[in-house]
Amino acid sequence: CSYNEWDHLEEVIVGRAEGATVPQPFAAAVKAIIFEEHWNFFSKYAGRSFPLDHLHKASAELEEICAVLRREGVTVRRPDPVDFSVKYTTPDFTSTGQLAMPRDLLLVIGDEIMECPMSWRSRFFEYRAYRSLLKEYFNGGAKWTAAPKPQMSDELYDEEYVKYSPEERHKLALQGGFVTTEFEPCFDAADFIRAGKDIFVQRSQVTNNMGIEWMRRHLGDKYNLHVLSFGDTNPMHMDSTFNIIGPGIVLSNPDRPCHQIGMFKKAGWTIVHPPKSTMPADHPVWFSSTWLSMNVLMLDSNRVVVEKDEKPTIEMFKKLGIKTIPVSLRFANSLGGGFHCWTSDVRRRGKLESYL
Ligand code: DAV
Repeated sequence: CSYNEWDHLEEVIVGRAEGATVPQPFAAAVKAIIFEEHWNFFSKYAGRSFPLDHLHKASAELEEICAVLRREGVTVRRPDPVDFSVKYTTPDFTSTGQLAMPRDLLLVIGDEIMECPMSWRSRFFEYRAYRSLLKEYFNGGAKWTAAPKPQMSDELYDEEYVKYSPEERHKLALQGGFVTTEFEPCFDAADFIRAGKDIFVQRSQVTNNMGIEWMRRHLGDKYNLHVLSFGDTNPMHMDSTFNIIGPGIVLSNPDRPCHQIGMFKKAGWTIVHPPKSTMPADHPVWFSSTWLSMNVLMLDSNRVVVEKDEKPTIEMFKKLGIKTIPVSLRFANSLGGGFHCWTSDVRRRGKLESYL
Protein backbone atom coordinates (compact mmCIF):
# COMPACT_ATOMS: atom_id res chain seq x y z
CA CYS A 1 0.00 0.00 0.00
CA SER A 2 1.47 3.33 -1.07
CA TYR A 3 -0.32 6.56 -1.96
CA ASN A 4 2.49 8.94 -2.80
CA GLU A 5 6.23 9.29 -3.39
CA TRP A 6 7.30 10.43 0.06
CA ASP A 7 5.44 8.89 3.04
CA HIS A 8 7.58 6.79 5.41
CA LEU A 9 8.96 3.91 3.31
CA GLU A 10 8.52 0.44 4.78
CA GLU A 11 9.06 -1.95 1.87
CA VAL A 12 10.64 -1.58 -1.54
CA ILE A 13 11.51 -3.71 -4.55
CA VAL A 14 15.03 -3.07 -5.92
CA GLY A 15 15.63 -4.21 -9.53
CA ARG A 16 18.42 -6.35 -10.94
CA ALA A 17 21.16 -5.62 -13.46
CA GLU A 18 22.20 -9.28 -13.78
CA GLY A 19 21.20 -10.71 -17.13
CA ALA A 20 20.51 -7.28 -18.67
CA THR A 21 20.48 -7.71 -22.45
CA VAL A 22 20.78 -5.26 -25.33
CA PRO A 23 17.37 -5.67 -27.02
CA GLN A 24 17.21 -7.55 -30.33
CA PRO A 25 16.02 -6.36 -32.76
CA PHE A 26 16.91 -2.69 -32.27
CA ALA A 27 13.26 -1.72 -32.77
CA ALA A 28 11.89 1.72 -33.70
CA ALA A 29 10.31 2.17 -30.26
CA VAL A 30 13.73 1.77 -28.62
CA LYS A 31 15.63 3.72 -31.28
CA ALA A 32 13.34 6.71 -30.74
CA ILE A 33 14.71 7.39 -27.27
CA ILE A 34 18.36 6.33 -27.71
CA PHE A 35 20.82 9.11 -28.52
CA GLU A 36 22.28 8.51 -31.99
CA GLU A 37 25.82 8.32 -30.59
CA HIS A 38 24.74 4.92 -29.11
CA TRP A 39 22.96 3.49 -32.18
CA ASN A 40 26.12 1.60 -33.28
CA PHE A 41 26.48 0.07 -29.84
CA PHE A 42 22.83 -1.10 -29.85
CA SER A 43 23.12 -2.57 -33.35
CA LYS A 44 26.41 -4.28 -32.62
CA TYR A 45 25.44 -5.83 -29.28
CA ALA A 46 21.76 -6.59 -30.09
CA GLY A 47 20.71 -9.78 -28.33
CA ARG A 48 23.91 -9.92 -26.27
CA SER A 49 24.68 -9.00 -22.70
CA PHE A 50 25.62 -5.42 -21.85
CA PRO A 51 29.41 -5.40 -21.16
CA LEU A 52 29.85 -7.79 -18.26
CA ASP A 53 32.28 -5.70 -16.21
CA HIS A 54 29.76 -2.86 -16.40
CA LEU A 55 26.91 -5.14 -15.26
CA HIS A 56 28.97 -6.47 -12.35
CA LYS A 57 29.60 -2.91 -11.17
CA ALA A 58 25.93 -2.00 -11.59
CA SER A 59 24.88 -5.11 -9.62
CA ALA A 60 27.32 -4.26 -6.84
CA GLU A 61 25.85 -0.74 -6.63
CA LEU A 62 22.32 -2.16 -6.40
CA GLU A 63 23.45 -4.56 -3.64
CA GLU A 64 24.88 -1.58 -1.78
CA ILE A 65 21.58 0.31 -2.12
CA CYS A 66 19.81 -2.71 -0.64
CA ALA A 67 22.22 -2.72 2.31
CA VAL A 68 21.75 1.03 2.85
CA LEU A 69 17.96 0.74 2.69
CA ARG A 70 17.99 -2.13 5.20
CA ARG A 71 20.15 -0.04 7.53
CA GLU A 72 17.46 2.67 7.28
CA GLY A 73 14.87 0.14 8.43
CA VAL A 74 13.30 -0.62 5.03
CA THR A 75 12.34 -4.18 4.01
CA VAL A 76 14.04 -4.86 0.67
CA ARG A 77 12.70 -7.31 -1.90
CA ARG A 78 14.22 -8.38 -5.23
CA PRO A 79 12.78 -9.72 -8.47
CA ASP A 80 13.73 -13.27 -9.51
CA PRO A 81 16.85 -13.50 -11.69
CA VAL A 82 15.83 -13.94 -15.34
CA ASP A 83 17.85 -14.74 -18.46
CA PHE A 84 16.77 -11.83 -20.64
CA SER A 85 18.75 -13.08 -23.66
CA VAL A 86 16.13 -15.77 -24.37
CA LYS A 87 14.41 -15.03 -27.68
CA TYR A 88 10.61 -15.24 -27.75
CA THR A 89 8.04 -15.20 -30.51
CA THR A 90 4.37 -14.23 -30.29
CA PRO A 91 1.94 -14.24 -33.25
CA ASP A 92 2.94 -10.57 -33.76
CA PHE A 93 6.68 -10.26 -33.18
CA THR A 94 10.02 -11.76 -32.13
CA SER A 95 12.34 -10.20 -29.55
CA THR A 96 14.78 -10.82 -26.73
CA GLY A 97 14.18 -9.41 -23.25
CA GLN A 98 16.02 -6.51 -21.60
CA LEU A 99 16.19 -6.17 -17.80
CA ALA A 100 14.18 -5.89 -14.56
CA MET A 101 13.63 -2.24 -13.66
CA PRO A 102 10.59 -2.22 -11.36
CA ARG A 103 9.46 1.42 -11.65
CA ASP A 104 8.44 0.95 -15.26
CA LEU A 105 6.34 -2.19 -14.84
CA LEU A 106 4.78 -1.93 -11.40
CA LEU A 107 2.41 0.83 -10.38
CA VAL A 108 1.28 0.89 -6.76
CA ILE A 109 -1.80 3.01 -6.07
CA GLY A 110 -3.16 2.46 -2.59
CA ASP A 111 -3.54 -1.28 -1.99
CA GLU A 112 -3.47 -2.05 -5.71
CA ILE A 113 -0.34 -3.26 -7.49
CA MET A 114 -0.64 -3.17 -11.26
CA GLU A 115 1.44 -4.75 -14.02
CA CYS A 116 1.52 -1.96 -16.59
CA PRO A 117 1.16 -2.55 -20.34
CA MET A 118 4.63 -1.35 -21.35
CA SER A 119 5.10 -0.66 -25.04
CA TRP A 120 8.55 -2.12 -25.80
CA ARG A 121 8.62 -5.64 -27.21
CA SER A 122 11.85 -6.25 -25.27
CA ARG A 123 9.88 -5.71 -22.04
CA PHE A 124 6.84 -7.85 -22.94
CA PHE A 125 7.72 -10.66 -20.52
CA GLU A 126 9.42 -8.56 -17.82
CA TYR A 127 6.52 -9.32 -15.44
CA ARG A 128 7.85 -12.88 -15.09
CA ALA A 129 10.65 -11.58 -12.83
CA TYR A 130 8.04 -10.30 -10.34
CA ARG A 131 5.47 -13.08 -10.30
CA SER A 132 6.84 -14.74 -7.11
CA LEU A 133 6.58 -11.41 -5.32
CA LEU A 134 3.18 -10.53 -6.79
CA LYS A 135 1.67 -13.86 -5.74
CA GLU A 136 3.05 -13.32 -2.26
CA TYR A 137 1.56 -9.80 -2.09
CA PHE A 138 -1.75 -11.16 -3.39
CA ASN A 139 -1.78 -13.83 -0.68
CA GLY A 140 -1.07 -11.03 1.79
CA GLY A 141 -4.20 -9.13 0.73
CA ALA A 142 -3.01 -6.85 -2.08
CA LYS A 143 -5.25 -6.07 -5.02
CA TRP A 144 -3.22 -7.45 -7.95
CA THR A 145 -4.17 -6.30 -11.44
CA ALA A 146 -2.70 -6.34 -14.94
CA ALA A 147 -3.82 -3.82 -17.54
CA PRO A 148 -4.70 -5.28 -20.98
CA LYS A 149 -1.52 -6.74 -22.45
CA PRO A 150 -0.67 -4.93 -25.71
CA GLN A 151 -0.41 -7.06 -28.84
CA MET A 152 2.59 -4.99 -29.94
CA SER A 153 1.95 -5.70 -33.60
CA ASP A 154 3.49 -3.31 -36.14
CA GLU A 155 0.44 -1.02 -35.87
CA LEU A 156 1.53 0.16 -32.42
CA TYR A 157 4.65 1.84 -33.85
CA ASP A 158 5.30 4.56 -36.41
CA GLU A 159 8.35 3.19 -38.22
CA GLU A 160 8.71 6.49 -40.12
CA TYR A 161 9.33 8.34 -36.85
CA VAL A 162 12.94 7.19 -36.50
CA LYS A 163 13.76 8.09 -40.09
CA TYR A 164 13.54 11.80 -39.23
CA SER A 165 16.62 13.64 -37.98
CA PRO A 166 16.89 14.07 -34.19
CA GLU A 167 16.00 17.77 -34.60
CA GLU A 168 12.86 16.93 -36.56
CA ARG A 169 11.87 14.27 -34.03
CA HIS A 170 12.34 16.73 -31.18
CA LYS A 171 10.12 19.22 -32.95
CA LEU A 172 7.50 16.50 -33.50
CA ALA A 173 7.60 15.44 -29.83
CA LEU A 174 7.03 19.02 -28.71
CA GLN A 175 3.93 19.06 -30.94
CA GLY A 176 2.68 15.72 -29.57
CA GLY A 177 4.11 13.38 -32.25
CA PHE A 178 5.53 10.14 -30.87
CA VAL A 179 6.80 6.73 -32.00
CA THR A 180 3.85 4.92 -30.41
CA THR A 181 0.47 5.17 -32.14
CA GLU A 182 -3.03 4.91 -30.65
CA PHE A 183 -3.51 1.32 -31.87
CA GLU A 184 -4.13 0.02 -28.33
CA PRO A 185 -3.50 1.26 -24.76
CA CYS A 186 0.09 1.27 -23.51
CA PHE A 187 1.87 2.93 -20.60
CA ASP A 188 4.90 2.60 -18.33
CA ALA A 189 4.32 3.08 -14.60
CA ALA A 190 7.17 5.63 -14.58
CA ASP A 191 5.05 8.04 -16.62
CA PHE A 192 2.85 8.41 -13.52
CA ILE A 193 3.72 10.31 -10.35
CA ARG A 194 1.49 10.05 -7.28
CA ALA A 195 0.43 12.66 -4.75
CA GLY A 196 -2.43 11.01 -2.87
CA LYS A 197 -5.78 11.76 -4.50
CA ASP A 198 -4.03 13.48 -7.38
CA ILE A 199 -2.10 11.38 -9.85
CA PHE A 200 -0.14 12.91 -12.73
CA VAL A 201 0.67 11.35 -16.09
CA GLN A 202 2.25 12.41 -19.39
CA ARG A 203 1.85 11.28 -23.01
CA SER A 204 5.32 10.07 -23.91
CA GLN A 205 7.19 7.81 -26.32
CA VAL A 206 5.95 4.81 -24.27
CA THR A 207 2.59 6.01 -22.87
CA ASN A 208 -0.22 6.81 -25.29
CA ASN A 209 -3.53 8.68 -24.91
CA MET A 210 -5.50 5.46 -25.01
CA GLY A 211 -3.41 4.14 -22.10
CA ILE A 212 -4.09 7.34 -20.15
CA GLU A 213 -7.83 7.03 -20.86
CA TRP A 214 -7.77 3.37 -19.81
CA MET A 215 -6.20 4.41 -16.50
CA ARG A 216 -8.68 7.26 -16.00
CA ARG A 217 -11.63 4.85 -16.27
CA HIS A 218 -9.85 2.25 -14.13
CA LEU A 219 -9.20 4.73 -11.31
CA GLY A 220 -12.76 6.02 -11.31
CA ASP A 221 -13.85 8.77 -8.91
CA LYS A 222 -11.45 7.97 -6.08
CA TYR A 223 -8.53 9.75 -7.79
CA ASN A 224 -8.05 12.77 -10.03
CA LEU A 225 -5.84 11.89 -12.99
CA HIS A 226 -4.15 15.00 -14.43
CA VAL A 227 -2.37 14.98 -17.77
CA LEU A 228 0.78 17.10 -17.65
CA SER A 229 2.98 18.15 -20.55
CA PHE A 230 6.48 19.56 -20.62
CA GLY A 231 8.91 21.34 -22.88
CA ASP A 232 10.56 17.94 -23.34
CA THR A 233 11.97 17.01 -26.75
CA ASN A 234 11.89 13.26 -26.04
CA PRO A 235 9.60 12.40 -23.13
CA MET A 236 9.83 8.99 -21.52
CA HIS A 237 9.07 8.64 -17.80
CA MET A 238 8.20 11.57 -15.60
CA ASP A 239 10.62 10.96 -12.73
CA SER A 240 13.54 12.84 -14.30
CA THR A 241 11.25 15.67 -15.35
CA PHE A 242 8.77 16.34 -12.56
CA ASN A 243 9.62 14.43 -9.39
CA ILE A 244 7.35 15.13 -6.41
CA ILE A 245 9.41 14.73 -3.22
CA GLY A 246 7.03 15.79 -0.46
CA PRO A 247 3.60 17.23 0.31
CA GLY A 248 3.54 20.28 -1.96
CA ILE A 249 7.16 20.17 -3.10
CA VAL A 250 8.36 19.13 -6.52
CA LEU A 251 11.67 18.93 -8.37
CA SER A 252 10.89 20.48 -11.75
CA ASN A 253 13.51 19.95 -14.47
CA PRO A 254 14.62 23.47 -15.61
CA ASP A 255 15.23 22.19 -19.16
CA ARG A 256 11.69 20.78 -19.39
CA PRO A 257 9.24 23.40 -18.07
CA CYS A 258 5.84 22.10 -16.99
CA HIS A 259 3.04 23.68 -19.06
CA GLN A 260 0.59 23.32 -16.17
CA ILE A 261 2.86 24.74 -13.47
CA GLY A 262 0.22 27.38 -12.65
CA MET A 263 -1.96 24.68 -11.08
CA PHE A 264 0.80 23.84 -8.60
CA LYS A 265 1.72 27.46 -7.89
CA LYS A 266 -1.93 28.26 -7.22
CA ALA A 267 -2.03 25.41 -4.69
CA GLY A 268 1.00 26.94 -2.93
CA TRP A 269 3.49 24.22 -3.90
CA THR A 270 7.23 24.84 -3.71
CA ILE A 271 8.76 24.42 -7.16
CA VAL A 272 12.45 23.54 -6.96
CA HIS A 273 14.64 23.62 -10.09
CA PRO A 274 17.42 21.10 -9.50
CA PRO A 275 20.97 21.68 -10.76
CA LYS A 276 22.44 19.88 -13.77
CA SER A 277 24.14 16.51 -13.34
CA THR A 278 27.88 16.24 -12.79
CA MET A 279 28.07 12.93 -14.66
CA PRO A 280 31.46 12.72 -16.45
CA ALA A 281 30.98 13.23 -20.20
CA ASP A 282 32.78 9.97 -21.07
CA HIS A 283 30.56 7.79 -18.87
CA PRO A 284 28.06 5.86 -21.01
CA VAL A 285 24.36 6.52 -20.32
CA TRP A 286 22.79 4.19 -22.89
CA PHE A 287 19.08 4.75 -22.30
CA SER A 288 18.52 8.24 -20.94
CA SER A 289 19.75 11.76 -20.33
CA THR A 290 21.92 12.64 -17.35
CA TRP A 291 18.90 14.12 -15.54
CA LEU A 292 18.86 10.86 -13.61
CA SER A 293 20.52 13.08 -10.98
CA MET A 294 17.02 14.27 -9.93
CA ASN A 295 15.61 10.73 -10.07
CA VAL A 296 15.79 10.26 -6.32
CA LEU A 297 14.01 7.96 -3.86
CA MET A 298 12.42 9.49 -0.77
CA LEU A 299 12.52 7.36 2.42
CA ASP A 300 10.20 9.94 3.96
CA SER A 301 9.81 13.65 3.26
CA ASN A 302 13.01 14.37 5.26
CA ARG A 303 15.34 11.63 3.95
CA VAL A 304 16.50 11.11 0.37
CA VAL A 305 18.74 8.56 -1.34
CA VAL A 306 20.94 10.46 -3.78
CA GLU A 307 24.01 9.81 -5.98
CA LYS A 308 27.12 10.43 -3.89
CA ASP A 309 28.97 12.23 -6.70
CA GLU A 310 26.13 14.68 -7.44
CA LYS A 311 27.46 17.39 -5.12
CA PRO A 312 25.24 20.25 -6.38
CA THR A 313 22.13 18.05 -5.99
CA ILE A 314 23.24 17.08 -2.46
CA GLU A 315 23.73 20.79 -1.67
CA MET A 316 20.21 21.52 -2.95
CA PHE A 317 18.69 18.93 -0.60
CA LYS A 318 20.71 20.23 2.34
CA LYS A 319 19.36 23.73 1.69
CA LEU A 320 15.85 22.26 1.67
CA GLY A 321 16.54 20.73 5.10
CA ILE A 322 16.36 17.17 3.73
CA LYS A 323 18.84 14.61 5.06
CA THR A 324 20.82 13.03 2.21
CA ILE A 325 21.88 9.40 2.11
CA PRO A 326 24.59 9.32 -0.58
CA VAL A 327 25.09 6.07 -2.51
CA SER A 328 26.90 5.39 -5.78
CA LEU A 329 24.77 4.45 -8.79
CA ARG A 330 26.81 5.52 -11.83
CA PHE A 331 27.07 2.08 -13.49
CA ALA A 332 23.41 1.27 -12.86
CA ASN A 333 22.59 4.72 -14.36
CA SER A 334 24.02 3.46 -17.67
CA LEU A 335 21.09 1.02 -17.96
CA GLY A 336 18.61 3.91 -17.84
CA GLY A 337 17.71 4.23 -14.20
CA GLY A 338 18.23 6.46 -11.18
CA PHE A 339 17.14 5.54 -7.64
CA HIS A 340 13.45 6.12 -8.41
CA CYS A 341 13.54 3.97 -11.58
CA TRP A 342 15.43 1.11 -9.98
CA THR A 343 12.91 0.79 -7.16
CA SER A 344 9.19 0.35 -6.58
CA ASP A 345 7.88 1.47 -3.21
CA VAL A 346 5.34 -1.22 -2.40
CA ARG A 347 4.64 -0.10 1.16
CA ARG A 348 4.61 3.36 2.68
CA ARG A 349 2.88 4.46 5.87
CA GLY A 350 0.19 7.10 5.60
CA LYS A 351 -3.26 7.31 4.13
CA LEU A 352 -5.03 8.74 1.13
CA GLU A 353 -4.94 12.54 1.30
CA SER A 354 -5.31 15.52 -0.96
CA TYR A 355 -2.32 17.84 -1.52
CA LEU A 356 -3.47 19.99 -4.40
O1 DAV B 1 16.38 11.20 -19.54
O2 DAV B 1 14.65 11.90 -18.57
C1 DAV B 1 14.71 9.10 -17.65
C2 DAV B 1 14.32 7.67 -17.73
C3 DAV B 1 14.02 7.12 -16.44
N1 DAV B 1 13.68 5.71 -16.55
C4 DAV B 1 15.30 11.02 -19.04
C5 DAV B 1 14.77 9.63 -19.00
